[in-house]
Amino acid sequence: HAAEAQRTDLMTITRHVLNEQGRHPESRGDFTILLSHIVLGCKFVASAVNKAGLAKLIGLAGETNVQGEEQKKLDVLSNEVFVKALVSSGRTCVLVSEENEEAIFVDTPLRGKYCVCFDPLDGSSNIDCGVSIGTIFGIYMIKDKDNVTLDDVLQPGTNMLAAGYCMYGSSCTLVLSTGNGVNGFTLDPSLGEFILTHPNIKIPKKGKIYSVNEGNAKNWDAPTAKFVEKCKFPQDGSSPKSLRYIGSMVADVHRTLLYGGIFLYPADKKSPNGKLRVLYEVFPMSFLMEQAGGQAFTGKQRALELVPSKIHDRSPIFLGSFDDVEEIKSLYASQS
Ligand code: AHM
Ligand code: MG
Repeated sequence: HAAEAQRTDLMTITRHVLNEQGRHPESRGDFTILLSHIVLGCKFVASAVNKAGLAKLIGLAGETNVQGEEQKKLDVLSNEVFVKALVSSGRTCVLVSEENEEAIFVDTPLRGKYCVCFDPLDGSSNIDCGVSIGTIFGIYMIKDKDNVTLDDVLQPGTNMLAAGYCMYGSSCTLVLSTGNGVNGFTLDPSLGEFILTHPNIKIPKKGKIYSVNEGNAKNWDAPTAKFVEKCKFPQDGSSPKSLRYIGSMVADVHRTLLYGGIFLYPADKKSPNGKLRVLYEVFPMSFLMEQAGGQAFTGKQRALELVPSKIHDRSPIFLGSFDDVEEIKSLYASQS
């Protein structure tokens, strides 16, 4: 049999989420509407990122364009698009963005029941050289729509309803979990739709890759240093692991999810809480890892059980293949 020349039954992300909701009739499509606004933001950023290399032609950030308006930087622009898309969905009440110091509370007429924590364009050091960057998001539901406070987002990651990321790379891929496994969708630019290309992603139980910024090694604690040493000089007869580090969390985590292995952003003497932010980096990625059969650990506890006390809190993070994270867990356990 020849392979189908042309697919005619397309599983778009909207169709997929509607199917999943068949299991939860009480959600009445609100989540689908919220997601379609997130997807709009991702498509906008994908298109802007694709054009970014032409910035010299169409005007650099900080310069004025032909209309005399100032060009906005890509991360600022992306944030504005996401905030406006989320507010106008009529389904959100609190937004936490990496780009905004304060949480955004949505006013009554547009207020809905979802809280969204997001990093609109992560991997800032990779923007100007055209390397993969991404959007990360985590979604909670509030208890009481008439009484919304910051506590509605300062919750453990175990309370998250859904999480995902969109990677702007050689193709544009959106990876999503609504708590029922992990699925990957690729943007078909000719349709403008995300199509299911990676159903039910499971991370390999053990991997052959480690991913960390080794430039920080002189400030690492003993368990992290020991772990990386073992990746390079295994004592059990196994082959050394390969090192891959892009410096964009979305791209490094995406590779880890598909190929297996471990991604680390540990604590160090200069940054005792690591670098990555709990609400919109650590939690969504940890949620996806667990949903794919992997683990996420902070050096002290299961990452999703953290309770942030401020919206921009940071945490060390070790996430990826089950067995690889198990190893770092035992190194931390034997230290204390
Ligand atoms: P950003 O929010 O300024 O883009 O920083 C987050 C990024 C992550 O995408 C990535 O994992 C990490 O910073 C890389 O940090 P470093 O350059 O210290 O290795
Ligand atoms: Mg970031």
